[in-house]
Amino acid sequence: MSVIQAAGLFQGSPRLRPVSAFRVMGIVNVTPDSFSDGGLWLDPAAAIAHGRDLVAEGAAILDVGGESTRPGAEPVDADEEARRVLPVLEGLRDAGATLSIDTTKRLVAEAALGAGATLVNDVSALRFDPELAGVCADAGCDVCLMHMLGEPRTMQEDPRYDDVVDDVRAFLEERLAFAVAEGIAEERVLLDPGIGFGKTTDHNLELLRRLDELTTLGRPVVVGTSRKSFLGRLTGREVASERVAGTVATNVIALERGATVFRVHDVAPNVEALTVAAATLRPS
Ligand code: HH2
Repeated sequence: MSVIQAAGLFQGSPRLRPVSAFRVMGIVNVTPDSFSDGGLWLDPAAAIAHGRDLVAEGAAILDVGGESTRPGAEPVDADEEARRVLPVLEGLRDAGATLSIDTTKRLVAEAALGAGATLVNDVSALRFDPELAGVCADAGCDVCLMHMLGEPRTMQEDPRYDDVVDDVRAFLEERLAFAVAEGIAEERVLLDPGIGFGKTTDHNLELLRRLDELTTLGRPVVVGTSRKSFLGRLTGREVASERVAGTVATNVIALERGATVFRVHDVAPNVEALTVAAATLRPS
């Protein structure tokens, strides 16, 4: 079953929220500078072992990325990004999970699709490299379109919205229409509000609180709160790897509001919490 099929199983009546199916997407950052685990998995063998551990913990998807998107991160050229992620994808082909490539670049996505990826996770929603859309259309792969205000370098400089949920919803609707116009099948698209990407703490919390307004776009909703700094601002946890409880809290709320894919660093506690939450919420 593809990610989309699983995530879409319980769509339909807005009264029956899709709480019965969820997928956890484990993060494999092959970067020196990711905000919470930069440098830990730069060695391909370490990244592959980490990915396999995440699958053993219950990850249904592995999201492999070779460029950090944190504010102020150094941009990476396509050759270097591909050099980082390709051996890791090859090494995880038989790991038993859907492989996702976290990139905004056509060249990286093309190579990753050849190395076993079947999902392209683009934090720019096909804005930074419009040719990426054609690559995804030709490959027939799944595509995750994420909202970001502007670009990573400047996105956290005083972000403003008329109404953050309405604005993010309109953006995702427009990017979904763009993807479909470029030949990507609508059934292949997942949507993500981009928690932390050009948002204050209040923006993030409002998006989570009103997440059900995004599920009305008819596509599976992905949520990525894992270890993000707004959790630290709320709890006083300055060390990102200590924000697991905050991450779990947001994911349980997001499940109840209709999200079906959860992008996390700490797979085991999130799978456990979501399993109990889904069993509790599931309509009998
Ligand atoms: N967040 C990050 C990266 N990619 N993709 C989606 N779809 N949604 C997200 O919320 C999201 C994402 C940032 O987290 P991380 O990969 O841990 O950090 P970095 O970008 O510094 O590598």
